[in-house]
Amino acid sequence: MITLYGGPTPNARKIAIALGEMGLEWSLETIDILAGDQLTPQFLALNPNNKTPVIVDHDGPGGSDLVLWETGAILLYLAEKTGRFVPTDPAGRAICWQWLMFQVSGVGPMFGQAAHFVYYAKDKHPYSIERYSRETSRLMRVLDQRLAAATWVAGDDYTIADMAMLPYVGLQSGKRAQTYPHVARWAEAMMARPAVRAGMAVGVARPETIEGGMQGFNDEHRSILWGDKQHAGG
Ligand SMILES: N[C@@H](CCC(=O)N[C@@H](CS)C(=O)NCC(=O)O)C(=O)O
Repeated sequence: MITLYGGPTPNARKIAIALGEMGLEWSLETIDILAGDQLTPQFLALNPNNKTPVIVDHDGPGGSDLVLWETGAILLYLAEKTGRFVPTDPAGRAICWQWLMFQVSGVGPMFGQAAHFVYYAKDKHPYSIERYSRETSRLMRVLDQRLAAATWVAGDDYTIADMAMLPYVGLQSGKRAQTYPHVARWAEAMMARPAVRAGMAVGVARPETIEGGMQGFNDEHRSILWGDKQHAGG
């Protein structure tokens, strides 16, 4: 049994997709990051970095609880635990890790910054908006070129690299299918999988988020995510 701590965010969705695809038994413990649940002592005891998702595998190595955060580490752990969704040959494996790292170190942070400056920041700072929007487009082009040459992100096989990518690029590919046709083809194939649809539907998006239409997003939320409440420790 695995407990997933998170909510309706791209990072938690990656893990919900993987848990479903791997047929693991799991349950969701909702962490509402707009309400500051990630800043409580209880959550910080699980992840001192105050980010979701976190998993607790109650049947971890040696039969004891394993607490794990960072989606790249979680996906690799689950793939090793089940022996699924990572190629077994050394070259295929390395290429899978490469695309997984491209997602967690490039796509995730850059898309996150673009969303911050375009939607959430109070002051609309043109340089930052342009910087992260252009970087987002560049990363989409890299992925589109990759998917012009390969069926799945890591090659011939569907892997954890695909699961990591979809929650971030799915929305972009839907809106910009003509610009990124290969990403659109791949996203459609992903969404045809029941475990992907279930993982993408995890939690209920709050109205204050981009997905919910940004209704009522305010300075209290900004303080929790980027301001005084987030940085109360100094
Ligand atoms: N590198 C981390 C990123 C996790 C992350 O940014 N999580 C966001 C939600 S998508 C979060 O929990 N933010 C809360 C906060 O920063 O206070 C991972 O891959 O797990």
